[in-house]
Amino acid sequence: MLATTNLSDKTSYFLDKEERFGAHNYHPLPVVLSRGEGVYVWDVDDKRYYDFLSAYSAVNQGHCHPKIIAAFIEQAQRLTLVSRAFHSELMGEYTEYITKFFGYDKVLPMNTGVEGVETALKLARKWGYMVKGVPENKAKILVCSENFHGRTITVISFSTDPDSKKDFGPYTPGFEVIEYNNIAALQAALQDKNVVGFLVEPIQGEAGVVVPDEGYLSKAAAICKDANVLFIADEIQTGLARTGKMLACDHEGVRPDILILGKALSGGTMPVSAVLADDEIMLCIKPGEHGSTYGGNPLACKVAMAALQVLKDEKMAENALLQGVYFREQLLALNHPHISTVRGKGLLNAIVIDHPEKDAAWDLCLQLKENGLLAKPTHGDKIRFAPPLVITRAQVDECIAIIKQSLEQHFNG
Ligand code: IF1
Repeated sequence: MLATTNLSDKTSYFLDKEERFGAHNYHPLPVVLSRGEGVYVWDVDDKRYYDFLSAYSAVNQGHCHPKIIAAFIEQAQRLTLVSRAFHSELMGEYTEYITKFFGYDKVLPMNTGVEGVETALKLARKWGYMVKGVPENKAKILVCSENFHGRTITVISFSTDPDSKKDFGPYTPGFEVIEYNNIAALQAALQDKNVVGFLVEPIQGEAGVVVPDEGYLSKAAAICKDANVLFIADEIQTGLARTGKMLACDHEGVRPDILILGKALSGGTMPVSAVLADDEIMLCIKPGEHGSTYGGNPLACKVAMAALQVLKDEKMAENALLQGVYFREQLLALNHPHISTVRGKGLLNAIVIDHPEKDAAWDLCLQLKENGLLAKPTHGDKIRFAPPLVITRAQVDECIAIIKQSLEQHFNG
C-alpha cells in the first residue's frame, strides 16, 4: 500500500481530529474536502478534483446544484418540520408530484435509503398476509447474493458480505438468498407459496457494478407476477438517471410493484427516500402502523421536487447514456494490461484491476487523487467510476487522460 505521508498540514490536522474523536467505521481516502460545485470538489488546500463517486450516486445533479440549493434555502427559511401529527402544504404538492412523475398511486416518504428498504419489506409482508393470504409470520422475501441494501440489523441479516454481517447477530428471519442474475434459481424459489416479494438491485452497486444479463429484470418481473409475488426494485443507487434512464428498470420496460428511491432524490442536500406503490399494496399499512419523525418533512418535499425537476429539465439521463457509452469506449481503448474488465450502464461504471499486488486498486486511487480525480475501490479490486450526470464530453476526455496518466505512473512508472 502506498504511504500517504505526503499530506499537507491542513489535511493532517483534520484527519488527526477525526481519527481521535470519530468512530472508525470507515477507511476513507486521505483527502479532506471543503467545497463542491457540479462535477468538482475542492480540498482544504483548495486543490480541485473531479468527483468520480458522487457520494455513491447521491449527487447525480452535481454538487450544490443552484436550483436545488435555492429551493432548500427558500423552504429552510419558511418551515422545515411539523412531524406527521399535522399536515403541511408541501405534503399534498409533493405526493402528487412524485407519484405522477413515476406513475404510481401513492408514495410513502422516508429519510435514508435503508429506511426505504425496511418500509418496502414491511409493505410486502403486510400485503402477503392481508392480500395474498400467507399464514401469519410465514412470509418469505427473496434477496440476491452479493446484495447491498443498507446497514440495519434486518437488512444485514440477508447480506452475503461477512464484513456487513459478522458479529451483528442474531439475525432477522424470513429471507432466502438466491443467486443474482439466475432466472432458474428465482423460478425454483418462487415455488414456495409463502414468498411475498423479491428484492433486487437492477445493477448491483456495492458488489462492483454488476450488470445482469439483458432480459434478466423483465423475465424476473414476469415470473414474479405469475407467482403472485411482489417485484421490489431497490433503485436507491441505480435510479434517478444514473444508468442513462430515469430508472434502471426502464432499460427493460419493467414497472416494479414496489419502487424504492433515495440518495439523489435530494440532490445530495439531506436524506430523502421514498417508496412508491399502487393502492392494493400501499393501503395495507393503516394509520399509526409505520412512519418516522422526519419522513415527508416540508424541507425534504421541496428539495425532492427540485431535485427531480432538474433531472428532467437538464436531460441528465440522456447525458448519462451518451457520456457513459463514450467513457467505457475510451477506457477500453486504453487497452491496459491491468484492467481486466470495464462494465456499467450510463454513468454507473467500474473497472476491475488485475494485478498481483493486493492493494493495487487502492494505490491506483491514491495516484488518481494526486492527479485530481477522486474514486474509491469496492470489494478490493473494483474501482467505481460514477461522476455527477452533468459531466461534459470535454470533462470526460480530461478524466480519461487523468486515468491513463495514473495507470502509467502507478503500474509502469
Ligand atoms: C455505506 C455501499 C454503495 C445502496 C442501495 C440501499 C442503500 C444503499 C443499492 C442504503 C447505500 C451507500 C451506503 C454507504 C456507502 C454506499 C454504498 F458501499 F455501502 F454499498 F453505494 F454501494 N440500497 N449505499 O447503495 O441507503 O441507508 O445509506 O441511505 O453504508 O457505507 P442509505
